[in-house]
Amino acid sequence: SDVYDARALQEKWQARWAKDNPFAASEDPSDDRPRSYVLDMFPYPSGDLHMGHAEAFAMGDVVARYRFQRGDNVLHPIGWDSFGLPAENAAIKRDSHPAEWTYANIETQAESFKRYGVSFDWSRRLHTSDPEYYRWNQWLFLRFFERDLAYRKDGLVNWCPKDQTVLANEQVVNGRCERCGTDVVRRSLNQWYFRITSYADRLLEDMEQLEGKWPERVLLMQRNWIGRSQGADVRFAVEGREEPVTVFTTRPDTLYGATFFVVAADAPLADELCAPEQREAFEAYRGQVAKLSDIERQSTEREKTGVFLGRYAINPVNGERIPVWAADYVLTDYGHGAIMAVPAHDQRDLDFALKFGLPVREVVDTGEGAPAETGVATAGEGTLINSGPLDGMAKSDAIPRIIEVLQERGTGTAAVNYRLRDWLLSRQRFWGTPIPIVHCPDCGEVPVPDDQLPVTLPEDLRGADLAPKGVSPLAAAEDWVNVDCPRCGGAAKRDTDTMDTFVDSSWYYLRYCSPHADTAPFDKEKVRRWGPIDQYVGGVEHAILHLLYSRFFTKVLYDMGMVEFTEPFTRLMNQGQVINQGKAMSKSLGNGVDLGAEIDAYGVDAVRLTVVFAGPPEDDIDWADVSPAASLKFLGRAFRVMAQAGAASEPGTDPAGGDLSLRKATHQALDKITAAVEEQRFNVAVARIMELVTAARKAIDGGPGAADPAVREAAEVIAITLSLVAPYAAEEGWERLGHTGSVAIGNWRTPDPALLVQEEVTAVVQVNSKVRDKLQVSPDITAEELEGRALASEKAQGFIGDKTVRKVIVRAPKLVNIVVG
Ligand code: ANZ
Ligand code: ZN
Repeated sequence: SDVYDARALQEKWQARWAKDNPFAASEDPSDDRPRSYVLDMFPYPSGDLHMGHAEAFAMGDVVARYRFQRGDNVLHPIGWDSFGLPAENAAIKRDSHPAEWTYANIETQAESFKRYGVSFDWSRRLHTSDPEYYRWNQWLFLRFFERDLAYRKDGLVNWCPKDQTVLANEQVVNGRCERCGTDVVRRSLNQWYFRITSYADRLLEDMEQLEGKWPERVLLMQRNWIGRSQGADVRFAVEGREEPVTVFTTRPDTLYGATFFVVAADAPLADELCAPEQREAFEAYRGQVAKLSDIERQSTEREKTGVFLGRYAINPVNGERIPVWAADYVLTDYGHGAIMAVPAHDQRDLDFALKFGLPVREVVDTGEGAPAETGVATAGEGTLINSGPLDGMAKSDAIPRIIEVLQERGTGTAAVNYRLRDWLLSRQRFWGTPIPIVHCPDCGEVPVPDDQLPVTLPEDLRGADLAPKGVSPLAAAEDWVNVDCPRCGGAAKRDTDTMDTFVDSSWYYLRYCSPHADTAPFDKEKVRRWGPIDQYVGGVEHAILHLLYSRFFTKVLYDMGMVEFTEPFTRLMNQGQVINQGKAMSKSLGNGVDLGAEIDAYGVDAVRLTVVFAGPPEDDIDWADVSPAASLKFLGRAFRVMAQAGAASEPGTDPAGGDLSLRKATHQALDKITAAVEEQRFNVAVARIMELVTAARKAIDGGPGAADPAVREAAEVIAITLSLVAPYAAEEGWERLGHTGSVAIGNWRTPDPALLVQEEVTAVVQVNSKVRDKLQVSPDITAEELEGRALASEKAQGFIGDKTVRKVIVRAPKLVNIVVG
């Protein structure tokens, strides 16, 4: 039959792929095919696959399958990011162990991936919650610890009251827990950190390698998150205090305009500097501030608040006494937690000065209105005034000059500040990697020796044992906690915190190169051969956390001599989201679309084709605007062409004598499909395949008929190109065309240049609507190109003369009208 039966094909070809394993990457060193590493961000096993996975993995599979078709040795692995809170919460609710829920969901997703026909190398499958995997998290942690890149400190941390655990800064979104949306509070705790700030400069500089290869907005988000500011540290003496207080400023040129000094109200320094007569007022104020989130504190809308501390600081350049205030708009953990306030040129300081009647002194003349009167601080270029020896200098010259002066006098230096904080690593939860440290009353923090790794999670905790209590549930497992100190043999205790699961995902892409390595996290030689990843595919929600942490890990591993590249992901593609009726799918809106149900109704091929055809990969897909039914219909047509051509001619038929116009259509389609796939315009590639199916249909019905060699040629190109998006229809079509083996590997074709030559068309060039020249152009010429050629025409130029071109009307490829006057 010529009828496309999606379900029957899925069963048949899944079984065939499982048996033949066509997508396994070859480790044979004598295999000299080009190597390609294509990776989709690995899934979290939260349930079955959903529409978001359907989109991401369809896009990634186009890239991988294209490379397979081009004859590359492709590494396209899959695994699961299987530690994390949802499993633990499910275990508490069901009185079970997180592993039960986790591994059951992994099996469900694995089956769904197989049905979805993704070209994975299943032999490399990994789960981060397996001891064979997380053992290497511990090993890496210890290497970081040895290099002083993992350390413990007391500090104010973000605390989620619902999940009862700390959060990294990156996991706090608009003051709320990224996971559950609860308002985050600040707590002082002793926690583990990774010293990512030591790599801030390199994380910024190496972005050069990614320019043009990663989406611009992701690079921008990373740059802003790292937040490099250049300026100066300036030391102010404070009356009654021995040590000067340092401030960070990006505008040292405005030093003569500093009219007061502000310390973060919650910083220990504010408490220390507070004069006895101001104590009561200060403590009341500090109590108010403690209730505010960082977001509220930094809001420019909110009226400024603060309290005078009864003290004075001395401006190091002019000896002026300026009052010291405590306020909440200055943050404790940025710069030095204290600022010199220059109200004329900083809006926050101006708002504060106007509220509390503090002086405003302009020191840069920008030609705008006086800030004290307009209420608007001036920040632009200008000439220095009221600044002693700096008067008359341009702002840009004054900055290096004043830094020189400060440096000579020992009261300041050039300085760089980052918004980036160290990565808070420890979590007070169960379902994660135990931190491999033993706390000994005599020896302090003692690493668990490498040969005792992994430190596995205790197996007897379940259900209510895991309920959040503010300390890690591991603390309750006494047999597990109490150990002998590896150094002195005395009684000691294991660290009970687990690692942030972003540790797991910071290096998994290296593990895939040698997933069963058991003497190291990965085989260096294999990583040298496969790495870095050629194409990474995933959602923009990972623009900061996961990508920044992975980049950091790669750089540390580079410094350790374990990898030979400094950036892990050469190219990055962010696919869009699948939404429905213009909104994100959600239970409350009731607009969810179930992937399984869509597949049951239309088949895998049609769902994948719909996703890929909907638009450029990075755009969102509104499921209300697409038609899987139309995709299914198209697949039926494509299948019939392949089946009919297959029944009418033999494979290997020489196409040379075939119908010329269909041959040209086939080669031109192939050419355009190739270009579209290379440019990641997968939807355009699908559109060209559709046109080719229509051309082949016409040739069968109203042209030379199904037996014409050009029809076979077209049908084979349809099968080959369709294999990137609709693998089942393509495999079956290829078989109907008489071929054995999978269509998916090494079958891509190069178009015959002789068949790409297109007839030219005549374009008319008019000047003021009169025909002045005729050009021979390609039918695909762009409007810009045609306009350029028309304006360059000598004949047209003769009529334009020295008149002004007012307007150029372009109707490519036929007409250009140059309007002059
Ligand atoms: C004086 C000054 C004058 C400033 C001027 C700006 C403009 P970025 O670019 O974000 O690094 N600042 C320093 N530490 C702060 C803290 N802990 N909390 C709040 N603000 C702080 O901003 C650096 C500027 O932010 C610094 O430069 C300082 O104000 C302020 F016309 O110093 B400036
Ligand atoms: Zn000890």
